[in-house]
Amino acid sequence: MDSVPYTEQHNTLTMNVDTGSVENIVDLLHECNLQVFNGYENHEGLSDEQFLNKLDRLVTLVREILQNEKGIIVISGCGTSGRIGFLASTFFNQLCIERNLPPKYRYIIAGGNSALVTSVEASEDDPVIGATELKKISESFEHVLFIGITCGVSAPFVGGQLEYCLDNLQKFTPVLIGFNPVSMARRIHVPKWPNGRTFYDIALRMEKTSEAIVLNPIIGPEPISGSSRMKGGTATKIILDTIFYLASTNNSIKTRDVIEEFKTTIDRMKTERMKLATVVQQAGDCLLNDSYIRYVGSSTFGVWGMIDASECVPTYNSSYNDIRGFMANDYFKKNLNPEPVNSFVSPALHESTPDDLWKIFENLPSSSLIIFIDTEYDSQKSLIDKLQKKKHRIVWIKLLSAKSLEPNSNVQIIDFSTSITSSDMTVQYCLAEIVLKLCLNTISTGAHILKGKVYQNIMIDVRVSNIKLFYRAIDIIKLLSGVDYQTAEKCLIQSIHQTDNELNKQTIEQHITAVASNKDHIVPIALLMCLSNCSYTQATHQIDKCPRIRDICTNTNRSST
Ligand code: F1P
Repeated sequence: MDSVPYTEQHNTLTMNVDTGSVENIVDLLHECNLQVFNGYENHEGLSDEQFLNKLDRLVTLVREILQNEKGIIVISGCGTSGRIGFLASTFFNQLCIERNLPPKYRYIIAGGNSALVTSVEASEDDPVIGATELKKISESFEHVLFIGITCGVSAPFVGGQLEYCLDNLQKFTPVLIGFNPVSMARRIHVPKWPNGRTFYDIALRMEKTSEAIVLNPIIGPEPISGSSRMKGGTATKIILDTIFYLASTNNSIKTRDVIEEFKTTIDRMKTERMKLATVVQQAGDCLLNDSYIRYVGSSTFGVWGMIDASECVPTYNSSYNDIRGFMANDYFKKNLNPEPVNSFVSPALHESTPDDLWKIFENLPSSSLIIFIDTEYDSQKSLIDKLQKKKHRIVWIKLLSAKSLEPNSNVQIIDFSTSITSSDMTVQYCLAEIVLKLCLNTISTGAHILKGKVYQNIMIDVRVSNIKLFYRAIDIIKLLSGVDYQTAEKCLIQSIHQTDNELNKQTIEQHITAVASNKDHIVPIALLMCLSNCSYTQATHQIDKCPRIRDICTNTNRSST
């Protein structure tokens, strides 16, 4: 089957998201968030009866493992999927500990702990390392419920792990979470997978194995095509939270009711739409004027900030400095997987006290935007005062517990606290997290739209840092310039290697490795080469005249749209 996977298709709602007002951006992203529940076209989303039945089956399996001395639950994924797995595993382990139960959840993320806060995309192409890590983490256990997440039903790292489970069903129960039908699973061969196997082969095997579960509701295309951190990440979080919460409670609450709580809470976010739009505008101004955006938060709220920031690098080729998240407590220290002594530990994984933050923020470019996430106001007050003296903009996202601010503080407050209500504290916390995720996704996505990193609803400056993104880049170039596959690929490769010469002998892996040392606008340059029928060198000269990358598409006559 040749059709484009849902996760890579273009969402009809957001086709003009790049040309509307900032309020329009906020509203469209909000509507897309609700598609996760309401479905897309003829698909039913998370509220589908059959899907809810599958969730119930999984709740039973998780419950069994929680009661089994020799059992664990391993959650694994790449990029956003791995990060959301980390958050779910650490949060629900905490719940186990509070109830004097052994912590049963484990996480694996492609690229290791540093990938929790920085983009390490290439690791997702390795099925062998994926399987090796799963083997290692599950060695001393007899029963393993393995949950592999790959929104696009595509990541070989997860594929290798599922395959290992399928080969060892006496020990493993494999679960695949993704958002495409099995027929749309990725069929591209990666060199490290022996005998030409692809993710599709594994997904098919999963579907045919009665012990395995495939959880793949069709939530429809992303608001920004392919940006699976958005709806894919949201659906992943809701699925994991719902299953783990229900497995840990004796209440007779139904799966449908928990999903409904998420839906109504997300829907209520629209009460803050105008304030959110103001912050999106400020964030966009920051990116356009070379100022920076910073998130500060504690515990999982801090992690969400870091996750949102790190995803902008592969999605929009933003610089590491454009948006960064900081952790105000030692959450990582307490929750990270042990790694070999000499392995790289990202400095972002360290706690930042208000004094540390001041040292880092002291020299921020003027009019930067600092967003505090529901953290203790008293402890950050003097930092905020100093930042305000420097004329930076301060935003406070209020979710659950933050104390009210002093009335004269000049801090912009986005207050979701009245929308986040549940009779259960665990659910309430999960609701706060989803609201935060969507709020931050809206800010960073909106800011990049305003910066001109999106044309229609296409990420035109995607960073070609793994095989999936390499092929996505070719599709974008083909679509927007109307050239054939070979021309798009040729121009992309020349742009990656910064050359006017044709390179025929190198492999995709070599191209991706070269991307690591080329931070230029690889896709926009290749696109310009195709649109203007010019060389790499000529395109690089032309690109300097385009302050907003999307102007390439609108200024060039040959644009197919
Ligand atoms: C995994 C992922 C995304 C990231 C980028 C590259 O995707 O790392 O999280 O934003 O698109 O791929 P998936 O395996 O969950 O589809």
